[in-house]
Amino acid sequence: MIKQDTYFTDLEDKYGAHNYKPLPVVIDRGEGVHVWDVNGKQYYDFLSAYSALNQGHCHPRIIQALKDQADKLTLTSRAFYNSVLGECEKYITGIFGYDKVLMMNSGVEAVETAIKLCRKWAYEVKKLPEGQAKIIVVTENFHGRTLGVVSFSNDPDSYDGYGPFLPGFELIPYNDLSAMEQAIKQPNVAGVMIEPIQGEAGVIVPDEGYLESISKWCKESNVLFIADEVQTGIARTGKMLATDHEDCRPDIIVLGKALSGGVLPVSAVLADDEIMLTIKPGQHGSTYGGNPLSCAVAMEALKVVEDEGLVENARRLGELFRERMRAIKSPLVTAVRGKGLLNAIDITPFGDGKTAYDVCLLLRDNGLLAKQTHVHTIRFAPPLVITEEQIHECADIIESTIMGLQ
Ligand code: IF1
Repeated sequence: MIKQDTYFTDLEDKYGAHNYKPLPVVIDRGEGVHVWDVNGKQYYDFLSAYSALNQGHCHPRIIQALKDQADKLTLTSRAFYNSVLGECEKYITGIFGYDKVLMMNSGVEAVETAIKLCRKWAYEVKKLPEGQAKIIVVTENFHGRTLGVVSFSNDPDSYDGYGPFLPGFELIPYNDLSAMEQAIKQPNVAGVMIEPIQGEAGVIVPDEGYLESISKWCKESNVLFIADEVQTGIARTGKMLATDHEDCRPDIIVLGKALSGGVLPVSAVLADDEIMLTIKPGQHGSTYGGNPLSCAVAMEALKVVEDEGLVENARRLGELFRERMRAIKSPLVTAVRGKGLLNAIDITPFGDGKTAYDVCLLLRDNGLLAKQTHVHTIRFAPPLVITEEQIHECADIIESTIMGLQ
């Protein structure tokens, strides 16, 4: 790190909260699959801001949509109608096949909205006793950082010191069919909420049939299946939604991150009328939710996914990438997992107690930015606009970095 870098890191250290420990690199510019640091060094971005940049950094069409709308109208609040929201709602519901959408801002806001919808539906439609609605969630979940959501986390880093917590959630093991079947059959169950692939837990892909079974059991017990697709959605796993990999149609879909192509915070909750219309005027909302600027950006971000064939690109290049990772002849790589371009490898400790973080530092030196999760796992999630040639170049960087470890 030269002096210039420490200037920027010192500023963040002195004037910013210490709620992150970033990898030591100071990014100054992004374009497509690349970012450049303040010294002009180029990197491949293999995190994509946790899958928010599926369309690549500063996609020209999305930036142009931002500029055009920004010059015209950015915000009205929902106290009035505006000339963009309805078009966006029609477009999004048409793509994903649901009656209605509720536009919010951050992913966790959309998760909280889904929880409120599930509870409201449970009391008004399923007629559960008031205040008794239970939502089944799974261990190692990550759905965001609000108090309501961390109330059902089992990661102490997420919840420790933030009590008291929101009741009404039951934690069961992820990818455990019998636990899920039994949990859904209990009295007063309103919904099940899961990530179709657990991102933060380390790209944990459930067994084939897990999603389909949840969907079937939820229908049999009149329980809502809520899929948090904030990270796995928008083409990331080689389908438009990760739940599309199986024969299942969740009752509520939560979207965020790449819904705006990494340009500004946009999130959304999709559901059919029986669920969505349980929230009446004045019972939920947000200042920026559904603002014209974010709607214009979201529509263009989704059009880019369609026009540039990002679903198929993620599917095809994801298979290629996992083949390359599995071909690395190193005992340090103990697992390779993922779907589409959401992948991860496990690295066993090496040298004098070095871990995945140390590999990420070396990858940075070799021109590729990635992030470790839970000590031993490195998540690899490049923008979906990456080419086959670039996938091989990045796999070469990863392979040579790992083969050089001692
Ligand atoms: C951080 C993790 C990823 C998410 C899923 C909802 C949200 C997220 C499946 C909330 C957000 C982000 C949050 C960010 C880092 C990143 C993350 F490491 F925290 F867990 F991706 F895995 N559902 N994930 O992944 O969306 O409110 O952030 O827009 O908090 O450090 P948000």
